[in-house]
Amino acid sequence: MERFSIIKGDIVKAKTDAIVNAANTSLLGGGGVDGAIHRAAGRELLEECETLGGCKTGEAKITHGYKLKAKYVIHTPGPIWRGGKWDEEELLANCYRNSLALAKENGIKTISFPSISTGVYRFPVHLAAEIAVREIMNYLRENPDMEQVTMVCFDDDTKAAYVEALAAYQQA
Ligand code: AR6
Repeated sequence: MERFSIIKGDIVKAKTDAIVNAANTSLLGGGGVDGAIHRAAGRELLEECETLGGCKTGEAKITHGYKLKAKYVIHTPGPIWRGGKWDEEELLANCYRNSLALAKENGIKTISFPSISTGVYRFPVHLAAEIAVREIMNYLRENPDMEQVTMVCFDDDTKAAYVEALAAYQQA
C-alpha cells in the first residue's frame, strides 16, 4: 500500500502533520529519539508535557510541535522488553493503535513513527517490526482518511527489519 512508507532518516526533520515520540511514562524527556525531539522542539514542549501527568505504557498523549516542522507530537511510552512474557507484544501494538486513534481524533492526515521500544527498551527489532507493520496496515485499511504513515528508521538494520516485515505481511 503506497500510503505506508519505510525510510531511513531523522524523525525530528519530518514534515508530516504529526510525529510520534518513543517516550517514557514520565513524558519528561530522556535519551534516544525522545531527547532529540525535545531538543529540536524547544523548552515549550517540556512545559506542555509537565502538565500532562505522565502516560501509561501503550497509551498515547498529544502536544503541539513547537519548533518542529510537525504541528503535533504524539507521545507513547513503549514497553521495556523483559523476555516476552509480560505482555510486551500487546503493549507495543497498543502504542501504534492508540497513537493512530489519537491522530484520527485530531484530524491528522500524515504521521511519522520511530521504531518504538527497539532502542534503550531492547524490544527485538524483527518482532517489533512485525507488530508495527500489522497495526499500521490494518489501520490504513480501515481508515481511508489517513493519507500517509511513514516509519522513520534511524539505521540500515532497523529499516531492513521493517522492509522485511512489510514483505512478509503482503505475502501472507
Ligand atoms: N529519528 C528516528 N529514530 C531515532 C532517532 C531519530 N532522531 N534517534 C534514535 N532513533 P529509543 P525506546 C531510533 O532508545 O527503545 C528514551 O530515553 C533508535 O535508533 O529512542 O522506545 C525515552 O525517554 C531506535 O531504533 O526508544 C525512554 O526512556 C528507536 O529510535 C526510552 O528511551 C527507538 O530507540 C525509550 O526507549
